[in-house]
Amino acid sequence: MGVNVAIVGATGMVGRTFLKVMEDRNFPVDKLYLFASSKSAGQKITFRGNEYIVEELTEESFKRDIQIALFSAGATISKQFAPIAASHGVVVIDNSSAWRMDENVPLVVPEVNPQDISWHKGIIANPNCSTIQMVVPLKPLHDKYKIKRIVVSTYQAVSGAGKKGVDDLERSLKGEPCQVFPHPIANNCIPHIDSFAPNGYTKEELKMINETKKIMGDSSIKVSPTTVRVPVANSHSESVNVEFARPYEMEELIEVLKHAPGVVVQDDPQNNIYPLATYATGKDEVFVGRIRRDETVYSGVNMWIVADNIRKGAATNAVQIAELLIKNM
Ligand code: 2RA
Repeated sequence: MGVNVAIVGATGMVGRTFLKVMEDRNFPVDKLYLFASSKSAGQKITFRGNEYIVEELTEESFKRDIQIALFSAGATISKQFAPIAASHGVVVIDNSSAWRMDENVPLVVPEVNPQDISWHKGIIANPNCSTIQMVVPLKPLHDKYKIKRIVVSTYQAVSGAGKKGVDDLERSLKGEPCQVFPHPIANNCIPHIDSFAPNGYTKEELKMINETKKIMGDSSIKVSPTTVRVPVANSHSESVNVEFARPYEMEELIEVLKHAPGVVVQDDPQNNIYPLATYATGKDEVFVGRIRRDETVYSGVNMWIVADNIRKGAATNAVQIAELLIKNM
């Protein structure tokens, strides 16, 4: 038995990847409805060999037999339409930033806090991509050694800015001006993702601080981020330094990571083995390597974390949440 699913933002990069991930994971879909803006309405999209026509999203769209709606159409659309969908009994899994810090909305990474799904009131938020891939390997380390502080620098792919970001990299490599990035992305690392807040941090950095605390269920964890856009097509990389309250043995820490759900350890530097964006692309796991003791603090570790930001950082995480919902139906 399947469920009736709607995709909002079906023609976008994440919207299309929702469908690809559902195909890959044999997600049980009964009826499928595809919604987008009036500009994209009428487009045809194939799912499991059948062709579907994209419809314009309106306030009437959810008056159908829809059980789960996966939204990836930006915060403004989510703010307007997610409550309408929820009022019709649809459970919305929303990939935008609109509801993430709302205290009535669970913010879920299935490997980290699946229990939070139980208190949803019709909307479940999917975290930001850079946060998701960091908390998947850090949660089991937090459980064992208690994280005091995280210092993270991100190396974020242009696909994080959607198709427009990917197009900008291609344009920039040809010497043409960028349309979404504030500087040429070719040959540059741009330390600016989303807009700047008054305290000098970008909103992308604030997401990493606030979302980490909410997902991990521990507001005492300090997070000090710098988020950077790099000329990589897909998959975000992160340099992560973690300080623990309790001591650890390296062998045991690596064993914890090897057994962590959704984590693949790739750590054999003598043979040039460590996580790479090109390898992570198209996969659902989070890859961790360059694991080494931080010798400047009482108990600390450095690591390099890479994941496909469109799959695990967005579509896969949302589909995993939908899988949990189905299990509990
Ligand atoms: C980015 N984190 O990479 C954003 C996408 N959600 O721009």
